[in-house]
Amino acid sequence: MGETSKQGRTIVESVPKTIQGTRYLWQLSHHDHELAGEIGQALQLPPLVALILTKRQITSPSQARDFLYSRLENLAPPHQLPDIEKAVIRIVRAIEHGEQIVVYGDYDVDGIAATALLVHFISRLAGKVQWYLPHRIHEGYGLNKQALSHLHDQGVSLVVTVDCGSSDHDAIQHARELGIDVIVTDHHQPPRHLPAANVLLNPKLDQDIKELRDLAGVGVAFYLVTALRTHFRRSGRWDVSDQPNLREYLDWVALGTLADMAPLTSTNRILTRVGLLELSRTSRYGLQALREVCGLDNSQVGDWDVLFRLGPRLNAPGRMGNGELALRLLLSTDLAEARTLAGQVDEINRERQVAEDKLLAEVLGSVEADNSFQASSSLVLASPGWHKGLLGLVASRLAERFNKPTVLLTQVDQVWEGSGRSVPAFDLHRALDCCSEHLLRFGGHRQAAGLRLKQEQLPGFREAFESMVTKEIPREDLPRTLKVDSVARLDEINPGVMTYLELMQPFGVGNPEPIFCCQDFQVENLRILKGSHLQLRLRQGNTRLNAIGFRLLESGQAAPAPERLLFSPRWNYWQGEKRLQLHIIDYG
Ligand SMILES: [Mn+2]
Repeated sequence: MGETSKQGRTIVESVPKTIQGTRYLWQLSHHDHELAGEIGQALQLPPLVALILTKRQITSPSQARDFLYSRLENLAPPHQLPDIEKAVIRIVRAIEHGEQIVVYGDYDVDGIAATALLVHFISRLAGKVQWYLPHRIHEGYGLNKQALSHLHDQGVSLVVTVDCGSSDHDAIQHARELGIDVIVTDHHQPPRHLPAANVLLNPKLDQDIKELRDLAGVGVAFYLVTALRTHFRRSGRWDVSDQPNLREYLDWVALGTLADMAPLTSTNRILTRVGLLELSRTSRYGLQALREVCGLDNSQVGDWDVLFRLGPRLNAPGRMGNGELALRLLLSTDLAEARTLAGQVDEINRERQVAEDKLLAEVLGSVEADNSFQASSSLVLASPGWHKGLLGLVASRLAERFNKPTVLLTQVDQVWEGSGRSVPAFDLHRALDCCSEHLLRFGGHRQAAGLRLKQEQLPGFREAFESMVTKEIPREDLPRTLKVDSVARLDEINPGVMTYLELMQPFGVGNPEPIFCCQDFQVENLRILKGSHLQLRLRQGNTRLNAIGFRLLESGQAAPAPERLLFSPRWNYWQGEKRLQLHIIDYG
C-alpha cells in the first residue's frame, strides 16, 4: 500500500505493522489519510506534518490551526478556577493592611518557580511578603506545624501555599488555631476529605475545568497573579497601559510546567510555548547566569534544555536538602551575585549526579540479590540509609529499566518515607489510594508520588501494592512498545518540514515528539563514540543526513548494521551553525 503525496512522491509503507527493534517493539499506527489530506489542504501543510497532527487527537483543520498557532489571547480566563476571587480578596486585604504574608512553597523546580512568581508579584504591589521553603530532609514536602508556629511568632497572618498543601489537614488546622489564614494553591490530586483552609485553589477540585485541569503549581500561581492584576486594574491602580506585563513571568511558568512533567496540552501548551520564547530572551539575571553555566547563553531554549539542563540544576539544591539557593538564583537582581549562585547550583548538581549513580548501583544490587523481584510485577525496596532527595530519580530509572512500577523508601524519624514512579499504563496515585490502609500519608500524580508509612505497615503495603499492579498489568513481561508516527523517506525530513515540527513544540508528556521510521538507506559512514554512542552518515537517493544515537550500544558491542532506524529529527546547534540531525531512538 502506498500514499501519493501532494508533491507526487510516494510514502512507502511496505513495512509490517509491528517491528521488533533492538530495544523496543515498534508499532506503526493506523493512518487516517482522508483527515490528513483535509488538514494538509486547509492549512497548506506538508503531507507528513498533516499526518502527524492526526495522531495528536486533532480531528479538524480548525483544531490543527489552534494547535499550531495558538496564542496567549486563547488562554482560558482565571474565573474558571473556583474560589479564585475569594483568594484575591483575602490577599488584597493583606496587602492593603500591611499584613505579613508568607508564600509557602516546595523545593522542586515547579515549587520554586511558583514561589518566585507570587513573591515577585506581591512585592510589586508593595505587599509585605516573604517566602518559606521546607527543608527536604528535615521537614519534608508540604506544610508542617513547627514551621507554621515559627511563622506565627514572626507575626505572619496569611500563608499562601504554592504547589503544596492539599493534603496537610493537621498543619492547616494548627495554623488556623494560631490565627493564621491559609490559602492553599496547589495542583496535586486533592484527598476526598479536604483540609480546613480559608481558600482552596486547585484545578483538580472541579471535574468540569477541562482547560485548566492540568496546570502545574506555577500555572496555578500564574492564574492567581492574573486575577490579582485584574482586581487592581479594576480598582483603578493601573491603566491598561501601565499594568505589569504578565508575559514576563512565563519564563518561570515554562520552567516549572516542563520540569514537573505536566501534560503539554491545552493551556499548558500555550503557557510553555510562549514561556520558552521568554526564556530565550529573558532579562532576569538569575536565568541568564543559569543559561551560562548550562552553555545555553547564545541559543534558543527548548523543551529538551529545560528537562535535561536547566531543570536538573534548579532541582539539585532541593534534592540535596535545601532549595533556597535555587530560589535566590531565580529572584536575584544582581548579575554578579546571580553568577555566583549559578556556579554553586551547578556544583551541587554535580554532587547530585555522583550520589545518584552510587545510589542506583546500590539499589540495583539489592534487586539482583533478591530472586523474588524477577517474578514480581512491581518493585518495592526499603533501606534505612538511602538519601531521601534522590529516591524519586532512582525510582524512575528503575521503573524505566525494568518496566515495573517502583517504590523506594528510606527511614526518617522512625517512619519509612519515599517516592514511587510508575510505568505509562499504570495509575500510581490511584493504586496508593487503594492501598491507603497501609499508609500514613501519600500524595502525587498518576506517574509520580510520595508516601510515608510505619515499619509494621511495610509488609502489608508491599503485598497490597504488588497485587494491585498484578491485577492491572499482566505478569508476563510485556515488550516495551513505541508508537511510530509514520514511515518517512530522508528527503521528507527537510527544513520546510522542520519549521512545522517546531510549531508543534514543546514536546513532552501529552504531546510526544514525532517518531519516524526509515529504511532502504545506505550507511556511508559509521562511528562508535565513547563505546556507546552510534553516529551514522546516511544516504538515500541524493539525500544525505547525519544521525546520532546516544547510549544506544552496550560497551564493547560490535558495530551494528542497521537496516531500519527509528528516529526524531532535530536541529543541532554547533559552533554557531544549525544542522538537521536524526536522533536515533532504536534500530533493527
Ligand atoms: Mn508541582
